[in-house]
Amino acid sequence: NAVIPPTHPRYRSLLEREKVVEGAKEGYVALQGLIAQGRGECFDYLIGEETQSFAMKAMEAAAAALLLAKHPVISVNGNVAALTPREVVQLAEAVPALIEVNLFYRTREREEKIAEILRRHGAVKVLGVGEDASCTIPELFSERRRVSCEGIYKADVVLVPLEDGDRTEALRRMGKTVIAIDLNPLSRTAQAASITIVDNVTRAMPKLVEAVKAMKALDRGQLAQILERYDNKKTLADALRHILKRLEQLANSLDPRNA
Ligand code: PTJ
Repeated sequence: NAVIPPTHPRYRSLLEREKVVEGAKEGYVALQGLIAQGRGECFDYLIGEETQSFAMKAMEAAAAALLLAKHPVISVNGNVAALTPREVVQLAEAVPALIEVNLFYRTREREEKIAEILRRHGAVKVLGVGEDASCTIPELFSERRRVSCEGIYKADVVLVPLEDGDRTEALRRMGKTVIAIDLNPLSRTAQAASITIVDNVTRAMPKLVEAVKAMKALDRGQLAQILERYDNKKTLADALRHILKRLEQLANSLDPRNA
C-alpha cells in the first residue's frame, strides 16, 4: 500500500488511483478498469481537474431527469464501487432510485463483492446479482446485456458512470434516457448518452447528490423545462472548446517567443 503524503501536489489523483488498485487487488475492479482510470486521468489533466460549467449544466439536467423519472436506476461497476460507493447510496436515497450492479467483465464473485461494498455503505437493496440479472438488453453481446428485470430492464432513466459505448447505444435504442459520467468527451458513451457529465466521477457524484436535494423543491413543470432546454451536443462542444482554449493558453504561457 503506497503511502501518499497529503502535501503531494497530486494527492487527490494518487489517492483515487490507489483506491482503484486496491479494488483490483481485492478482486472487484477489473484489470481493464485500471486502464480506464489512466485514460480518465489523462482527460482530467486536459479539462483542468476541476468541475467546469458544462459539467454543472449537465448535472442540473441529470438531476431533473432523475427526479422526473418513473423508474430511475443507478448502474454500478467495479471502478464506481471503488471510487464513490457512499455517493451512489446517497444519490439512490435522495432521488429515490434503485441500485444495480452491472458489469462489462461479469463474474459472480465480482458482482457479490460490489454488492457487499454497497451494502456496507448503507444500500438496503442491490439488484443485478446472479439470477436477478435474468433479462437481456437486445442487440448487445457483452455480458453487460444481462440486467435485472426489476432494474435497468424496466428503467426509464439510467445513470451509467463509466460506461461502454455499445451499451449506451443499446439502452438509448430501448427508449431510455441515459445519463453518463465520462471524462472523455470524445468517447462513444459521451457521444451516445442523452446527458453527458464530462467530469471525474469523484467530483461529479457528490455534486449530483447536492443538485438532486436542492432541486427537489422545484415542481415537475420547472424540472421539465430544465430538461427541455438542455442540449447534449452543446455540452460536448463546450467541453471540447474548453480543452482547446485551455491548451492554447498553456502553450502561449510556455512559449518563449511570447516573452
Ligand atoms: O467493472 P466492469 O467490468 O463493468 O468494467 C468497467 C470498465 C471501466 C473497465 C469498462 O466499462 C470499460 O472498459 O470502460 P472503458 O470503455 O474503458 O470506458 C471508461 C470511460 O470512463 C473512459 O472514457 C474514461 O475516460 C472514463 N473514465 C475513467 N475514469 C474515470 C472516467 N470518467 C470519469 N471519472 C473517472 N474517474
